[in-house]
Amino acid sequence: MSALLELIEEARSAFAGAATPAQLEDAKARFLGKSGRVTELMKGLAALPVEEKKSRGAEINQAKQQIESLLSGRRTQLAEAELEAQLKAEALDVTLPGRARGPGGLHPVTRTIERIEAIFASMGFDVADGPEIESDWMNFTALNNPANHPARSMQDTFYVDLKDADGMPYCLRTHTSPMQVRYARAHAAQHAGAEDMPEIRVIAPGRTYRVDSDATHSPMFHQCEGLWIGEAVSFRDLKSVFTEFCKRFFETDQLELRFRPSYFPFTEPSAEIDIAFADGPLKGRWLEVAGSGQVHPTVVRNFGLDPEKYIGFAFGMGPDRLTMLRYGVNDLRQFFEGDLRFLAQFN
Ligand code: 2NL
Repeated sequence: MSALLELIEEARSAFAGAATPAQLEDAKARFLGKSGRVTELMKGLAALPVEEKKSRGAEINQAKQQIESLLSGRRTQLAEAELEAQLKAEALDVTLPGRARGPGGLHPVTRTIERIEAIFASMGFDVADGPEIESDWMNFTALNNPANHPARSMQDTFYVDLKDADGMPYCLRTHTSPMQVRYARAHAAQHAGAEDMPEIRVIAPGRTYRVDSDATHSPMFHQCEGLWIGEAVSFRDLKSVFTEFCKRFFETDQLELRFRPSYFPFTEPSAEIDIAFADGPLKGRWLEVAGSGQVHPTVVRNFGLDPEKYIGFAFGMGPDRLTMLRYGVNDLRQFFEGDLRFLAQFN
């Protein structure tokens, strides 16, 4: 084999042996570089006689072209291999399950409040919503709470560093009654001086706050109060409305209601409402579900209405407790811990 053919074969195997573009460039330098093998041969031409120069030069040139084409062939191969490897390394497995969030759902207590709203709305009650930070007057005084009542103490109520025009500190509302006071006062003002005022029929659901924390008490809890005021709204109406509510809320007619005499400063007479199921896991046990009563004349006056003309009832219940009863939950704190394993069961 001629020396040039051998050189071409050497270049072929050197290029084939280069595993990376950098190694290939090294190999290129050894053959085609400034002091590479081919270049050295070219330099050798100078020493040849003129007649040999031409033919020898043409042979070397041919060999050089072949080596260059081997080089570019190997370059293409390496570039393709590199692209292949990169694509493989960066490949996405589009069949892997994603990490998207699951569908959301309503909190069980929210579901209860929505049920309560729907049932009372069907009986003509409006739904009122308002501030959670209340004045002393709205939260206590308007509701006939005596000035020294323990509910007003620092031990029982959260206060904020803000005082009203009377110098009394604002508090986190301890019940949703102040919202009903707001609603009733706005209603009375709107119809002031009119011959007859439409009845007030409203419920006020929402967050309430008391200094209390154990398995059955949370410092933040929910309440839903109801109010029905007119010219002849009686305790009998309270009984029928609340009985209807309980049957629809618990989805059974198989329950009994008991109005047990009690005391609240804002109602007179007052009663606790107990229910007993005729069936199911709680069968036969009296369960306290609400407080209620005929609205105290002083409270009616604080609504801006004449207690000689307007009378009615109010009640207050705890959606947290109703949710526990309906779903059989035994620790109130689970509602407020945000554990999805618990919450996901309700959706
Ligand atoms: C309770 C107490 C009750 C009321 C709430 C009320 C509201 C107004 C006027 C008069 Cl605006 N009363 N609310 C009345 C009686 C009982 O419930 O904490 N129950 C769980």
